[in-house]
Amino acid sequence: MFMDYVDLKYRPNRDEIIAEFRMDPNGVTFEKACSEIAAESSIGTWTKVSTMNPSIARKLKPHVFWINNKERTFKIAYPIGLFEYGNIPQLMSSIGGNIFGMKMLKSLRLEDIDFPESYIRGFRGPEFGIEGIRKRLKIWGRPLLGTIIKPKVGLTPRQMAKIAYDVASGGLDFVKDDENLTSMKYCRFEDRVPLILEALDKAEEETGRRIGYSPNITAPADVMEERAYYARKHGSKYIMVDVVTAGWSGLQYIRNLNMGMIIHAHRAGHAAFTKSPEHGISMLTIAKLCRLIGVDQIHVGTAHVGKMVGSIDETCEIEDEIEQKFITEKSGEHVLEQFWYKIRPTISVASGGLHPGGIPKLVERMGSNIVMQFGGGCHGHPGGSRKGAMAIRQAMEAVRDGITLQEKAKQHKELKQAIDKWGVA
Ligand code: CAP
Ligand code: MG
Repeated sequence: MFMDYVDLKYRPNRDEIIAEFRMDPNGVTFEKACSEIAAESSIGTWTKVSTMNPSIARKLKPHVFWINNKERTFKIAYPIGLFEYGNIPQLMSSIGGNIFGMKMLKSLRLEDIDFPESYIRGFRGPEFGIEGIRKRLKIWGRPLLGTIIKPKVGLTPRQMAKIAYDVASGGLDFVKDDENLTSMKYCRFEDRVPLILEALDKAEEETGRRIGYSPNITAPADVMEERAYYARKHGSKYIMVDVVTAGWSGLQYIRNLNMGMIIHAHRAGHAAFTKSPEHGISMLTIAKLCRLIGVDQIHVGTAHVGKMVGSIDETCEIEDEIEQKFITEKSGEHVLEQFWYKIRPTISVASGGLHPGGIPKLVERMGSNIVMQFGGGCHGHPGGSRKGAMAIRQAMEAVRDGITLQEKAKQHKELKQAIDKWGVA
């Protein structure tokens, strides 16, 4: 006789973690599969064990308290005692672990996690958050505009520094490395970082603007630490981490160094978990975990404007949730509340296939409190990287002034060339 974890009358208490899943069972009823998932992700196993005692069950048994048969979704309330504070790997070994491999499931997707305030307190959250980033760059009321230097890899540090200077003097707010550039023999981290920072200092002096650089420190954790200190020593205010490939532990390690540097989270590899609507882990979940740990900015998609996956609804929901202080969600009669007061908001980064012609649509869908990044859409400009940066700023000005890009392009050659090449989204 298996322990039944389904209790639709159960009302979660304020101290439980609520996980929402989508699921397709394989040869068992939906309810039975829900119950087995609750068991495997907490205190149970496939059979009754003599070592289980009533006190464990009383304290730690989770409850499947909500099922939507039509959508094939359900929610589990997990007692907080199942989890170690401040340990995301442990959380994911529980509710994002064995359950994905169970034979009785055709598919399973972790859609969302709601955290009680007591759990949230175990984390630092972003060191800067949206306000802190804007203060550092001294930019308010418009999206922050950045570039990823292209080609992704292959350039020398000197070549990269020249491009960084060009885009900075062309009007962009920050420059970053690409996700697969770390420290290769033609472009050592130690050589690249000082040269790019120097080039940006020069651009700052000339333009009077602040310009950031996010070097990609992704590597084994000990090497990431060395690189973060090295970048800080040379004056960098940012670091970039590929959060999925570096892993939860790597990211927590870096954040907990509390270095006084803005952490840019690239999500390379996320789609191995997020792309299937039936199986895996949603981007919303990944983004919320990243906020909890404390990234200041994270790639969330482009609301269907650019080249990567991510619908308008999905992108905007993630943006909303990682910015908010307080989230209320209704499950039937039950109201779930998440308090993020102690955790600063994370800014959403839209990137991937963007060019000046996409800016109005992006602002229409995601608003102005975002970071926009342009790789190909800057360096692919017919006049080169500097003109590409100018075209991006011109498109942004058109949005600010409420005129069309075509109108603006009549007076601005760089924007005209960009929309002649890529069009307007
Ligand atoms: C953008 C980018 C980013 C993607 C990743 C790239 O370059 O640097 O890695 O944005 O996608 O290499 O593709 P382009 P996401 O502007 O040239 O496309 O932001 O969805 O994680
Ligand atoms: Mg990239």
